[in-house]
Amino acid sequence: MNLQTFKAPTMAECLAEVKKVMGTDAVILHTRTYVIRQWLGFRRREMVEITAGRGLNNGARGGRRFAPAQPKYMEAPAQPKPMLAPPQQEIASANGHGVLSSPAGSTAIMVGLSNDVGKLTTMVTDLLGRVRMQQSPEIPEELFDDYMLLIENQVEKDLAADLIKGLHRTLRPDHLSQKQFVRDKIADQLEKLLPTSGPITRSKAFGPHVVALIGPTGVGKTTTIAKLAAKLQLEEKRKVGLITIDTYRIAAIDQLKKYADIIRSPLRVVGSAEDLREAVSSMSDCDFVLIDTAGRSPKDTLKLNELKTFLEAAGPDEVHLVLSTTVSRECAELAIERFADVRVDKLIFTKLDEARHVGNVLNVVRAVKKPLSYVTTGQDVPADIEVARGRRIAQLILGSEL
Ligand SMILES: Nc1nc2c(ncn2[C@@H]2O[C@H](COP(=O)(O)OP(=O)(O)OP(=O)(O)O)[C@@H](O)[C@H]2O)c(=O)[nH]1
Ligand SMILES: [Mg+2]
Repeated sequence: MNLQTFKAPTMAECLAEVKKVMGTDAVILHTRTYVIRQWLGFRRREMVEITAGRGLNNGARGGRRFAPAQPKYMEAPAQPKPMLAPPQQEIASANGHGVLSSPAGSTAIMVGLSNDVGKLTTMVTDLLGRVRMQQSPEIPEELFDDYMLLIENQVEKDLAADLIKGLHRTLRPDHLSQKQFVRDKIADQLEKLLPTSGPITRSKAFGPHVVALIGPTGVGKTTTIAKLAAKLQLEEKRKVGLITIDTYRIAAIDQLKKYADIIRSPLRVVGSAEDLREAVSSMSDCDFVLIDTAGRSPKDTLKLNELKTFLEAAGPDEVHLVLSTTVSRECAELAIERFADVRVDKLIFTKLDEARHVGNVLNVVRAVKKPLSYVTTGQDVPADIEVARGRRIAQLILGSEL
């Protein structure tokens, strides 16, 4: 076996040299491009290197023969499939060398093309980064990736920019390059922006602590009530009464009744503000009364006003606005605006398990200026609920898995 390495400024020249020295039986074993520096390192020049051999069995080493094998573009060794593979004839004519129309020549060119595509991808990514940097010139370069991570996770631009700039001012220069250190500091900052209320607790000596859950349709209010009731009743051994004012749908009543039966809690279904007041006082022996409400479209002013009247009659100790983590920022904003007129003391975020980005939680908490009480993480009752913790949400915003 006779192995030789050839070097030339272009693939075509290199292949021509291979053919001249080793003939058409030569098998190409390896190609690569590399950069050499000239003029004391000031000038860069690209070179192509081909290792070819003679006296090998065709195909035995995975190499490519000049002739007479059939073209097999897909056989290029372990390289990504080139996106811009030109037809073989075009390559040959463009380079003006017969050698390039041979299968091995094509393969080598494909390898070269793959390398070029790889380089192009890197260049485009680099370019995109630069464009983004130009669009946000105020963001320090060392922390630009961290800024982008926040943006990609839906944190509002202004907030992300303020946070990153603030951090840049306070961090020592040698810390800026320590990725984990920087991420921990960002998590610290996010945590400070995520106030939490802790779990529902009963502060009074007499009478039940009354909690109502309100929010748009289908966000998980009833499921969350069931989780809370089960936790309080089964784990904390507190007596829990349940009330629903969702009389519009039989299925909704059945849904809560099923949970009430399992945990052996009394359930009242009420249809008017007066009934609600009476139902709450009939549960005076309970430690907690949880009120489930029908989902309301934030656009339905009439129903929102009705909800307000109900809640005023019940006089709950706390009202939690339930929002799904999966909804768009616009939907969340509309819900916040409209439900704030009803009454909001705390926020619950559901469906964290389904959310692609969690930054919206931060935006909403800041807009509403109310603390987070719970987050829910799945459909299982009662397992999939957690008392909200700022650090945990911060880490989720920074891309941690649930
Ligand atoms: N993946 C996931 N699904 C949830 C979660 N919480 C609730 N769900 C599901 O969301 C759907 C709606 O839940 P409900 O509790 O009926 O929602 P609701 O807000 O009471 O709905 P309406 O009363 O119709 O307004 C159900 O299929 C629940 O199982 C959660 O944390 N994660
Ligand atoms: Mg419901």
